[in-house]
Amino acid sequence: MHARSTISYFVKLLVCLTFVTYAAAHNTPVKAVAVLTGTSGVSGTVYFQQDKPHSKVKITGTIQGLTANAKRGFHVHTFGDLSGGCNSTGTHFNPFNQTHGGPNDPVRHVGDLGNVQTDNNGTATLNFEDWFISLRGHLSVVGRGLVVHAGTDDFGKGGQSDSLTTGHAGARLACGIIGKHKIFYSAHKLTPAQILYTARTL
Ligand SMILES: [Cu+2]
Ligand SMILES: [Zn+2]
Repeated sequence: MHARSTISYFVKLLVCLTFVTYAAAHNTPVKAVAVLTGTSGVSGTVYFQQDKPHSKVKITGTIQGLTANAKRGFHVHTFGDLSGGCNSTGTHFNPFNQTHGGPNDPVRHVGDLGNVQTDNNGTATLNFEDWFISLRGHLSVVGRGLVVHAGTDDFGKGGQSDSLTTGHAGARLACGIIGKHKIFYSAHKLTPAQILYTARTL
């Protein structure tokens, strides 16, 4: 084998391995799921999916047992701790020390997902996206609490004493822990070096 074709071969191999490693780390959707339960007959299952780092998170699922034809506050709370019921999930997840807002407001808690809308039967069918929450990195919402409330979130604009902290959304009807659901790893068998890189990049 000539020197030039040997170099060419190794360059191609390096490009290929780099691409495979990059693709494994960056094109791997991360999924999470929260099962909501409470003491008031409200229950639900909510799925989260983030296709790539820095991409939006898709939120789907259903919550049933709520008031019919209503908007009900829906947030990620700080802790995935249900030891004392929904109250031990703490306040809205707020790593940047902002005031409460609506999901489309530039100033909001990271956990401010707004309201869910119920139908005639008191069931909310969720299908929306959010850019603030992430399922990756040290600000991931995986392991935190998910709460649905008895009242409507006023997005901080209601003028109530707790509008700028909780959106005056009322009692916590049901909650769950956002848990890891599934990671779709590449079918490609990774080398130990690629595994080290990927495990630190997802
Ligand atoms: Cu809440
Ligand atoms: Zn909030």
